[in-house]
Amino acid sequence: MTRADRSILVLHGPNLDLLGTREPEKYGDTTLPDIDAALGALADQLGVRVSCHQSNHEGQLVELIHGARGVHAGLVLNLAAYTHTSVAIRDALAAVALPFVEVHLTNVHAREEFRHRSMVAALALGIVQGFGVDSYLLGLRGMVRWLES
Ligand code: CA2
Repeated sequence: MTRADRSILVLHGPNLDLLGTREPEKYGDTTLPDIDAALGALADQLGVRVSCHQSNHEGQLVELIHGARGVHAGLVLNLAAYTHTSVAIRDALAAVALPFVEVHLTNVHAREEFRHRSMVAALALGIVQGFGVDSYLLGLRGMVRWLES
């Protein structure tokens, strides 16, 4: 088993760096560093490593996905608004062909219609949404369970 076999890349998309500082009624009061710390603690319990990154730039997210090949076994992704718009990110995920879980803090189907479409959902192993920070933790558990099965 290589190091990559137990390494998961977590990507947070645009504006998620504002978590806990704006619109707490919608997105909660947990900050992004808090989420990354919770993911790190769960990863320790599950015997995996997580590498967490946030970017407001579509191209940078594409580069991070390209770089995951051979380095990480899978991905947990909250692509935020790019979920609904980015053919470039969808193509990057198809190109690297790594398993990933799509996560959202909110239930996007209970929100505006433009959030109902995900460009990446059809490529995902699974989707977790609507559970706030727990969406990430459940997504990581699902990813690890799938890798071990
Ligand atoms: O529910 C989610 O996790 C979303 O991915 C969040 C995105 C939204 O565009 C998706 O439709 C659903 C928005 C992230 C914006 O995050 C903010 C955090 C604090 C304050 C303002 C925005």
